[in-house]
Amino acid sequence: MAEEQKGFFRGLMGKLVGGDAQPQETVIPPASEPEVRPGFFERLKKGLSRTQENLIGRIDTLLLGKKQIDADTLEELEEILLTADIGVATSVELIRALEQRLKRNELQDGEALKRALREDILARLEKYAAPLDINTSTPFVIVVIGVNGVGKTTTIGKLANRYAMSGKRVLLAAADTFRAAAAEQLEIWGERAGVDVIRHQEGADPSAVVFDACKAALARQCDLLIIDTAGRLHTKVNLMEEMKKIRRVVGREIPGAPHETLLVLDAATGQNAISQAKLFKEAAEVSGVALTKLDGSAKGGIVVAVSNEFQLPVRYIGVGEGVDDLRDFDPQQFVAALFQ
Ligand SMILES: Nc1nc2c(ncn2[C@@H]2O[C@H](COP(=O)(O)OP(=O)(O)OP(=O)(O)O)[C@@H](O)[C@H]2O)c(=O)[nH]1
Ligand SMILES: [Mg+2]
Repeated sequence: MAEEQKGFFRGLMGKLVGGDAQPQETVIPPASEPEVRPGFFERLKKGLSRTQENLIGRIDTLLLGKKQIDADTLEELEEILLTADIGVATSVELIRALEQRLKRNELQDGEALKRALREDILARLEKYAAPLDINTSTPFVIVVIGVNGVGKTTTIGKLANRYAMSGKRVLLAAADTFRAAAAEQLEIWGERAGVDVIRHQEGADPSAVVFDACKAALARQCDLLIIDTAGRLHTKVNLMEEMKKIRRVVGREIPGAPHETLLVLDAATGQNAISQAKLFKEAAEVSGVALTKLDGSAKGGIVVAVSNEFQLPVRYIGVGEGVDDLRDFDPQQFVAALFQ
């Protein structure tokens, strides 16, 4: 996407997440044209290019001209991992593993070190990775949560489109009743995907929206119900209580639901995303994560940190604003794109 367009959407986001009182204009990015766009792996690589530079680029510089790998090299590597948002706990863990390899004389040169690091990162990502299977229940209910502006509604729009295209009967619920333009934004995505949206007036009780949406999903024999929630309320405590209430209502109307509580995190926010994961995991029984805005972020290491520190599966990654810029998270592909 052109730089000026990005600026435009960022400005737009500012408007959408800004003051709540004024009526807000709702615009979403135009539909992308898959046939003229490069393949997903190419886009993933492009999207991860800043992280690649920040992490692998700096490792390459560190290793340049190094005759042998020693404890000092690993110490410097630890610095790099830390600043690439892999997180303290995971960085320490990775370095410990490399120290063991060093003791066993497995790190002969820089290439061996990079190979080992790649293996160790992949092993950690694979340990928790699990694509979301929505065929395990009907309707399958996803509650999407996360702070304002991280990309919840966009992610829902992309998911709705994807599952509707694959023949699923999808319903959306606009349970973000706090912000003026929230339901309209979801409706635009719904229209684009050919999917209905259950909504109430602004300021309505989110649980009432959820109640209606559950009833409708059952009556219409939907395969998938996705619930959009507010990213911001008057206080953080309110927000967490609201999430719990929504989950309770869903569970009462559809036994076993929600089947997924999907936490959306903005990869560009680095350590903030970690704090949010901690907060939401404690309060809302998060079962999976979608990491958005990996494109253009140098902080893609956050994927490793979130998965490893919170033992949470990263279900989806977002690498752009377009409708087809969301994919299942594939650790092999991710690591390949990063280390290439
Ligand atoms: N570059 C990029 N932008 C994204 C991605 N996902 C979402 N966005 C943009 O992020 C901005 C905010 O997205 P929303 O979906 O409105 O975020 P939200 O979490 O619903 O925000 P609230 O409703 O205010 O809580 C929009 O401009 C999106 O286009 C992504 O993967 N890459
Ligand atoms: Mg939203």
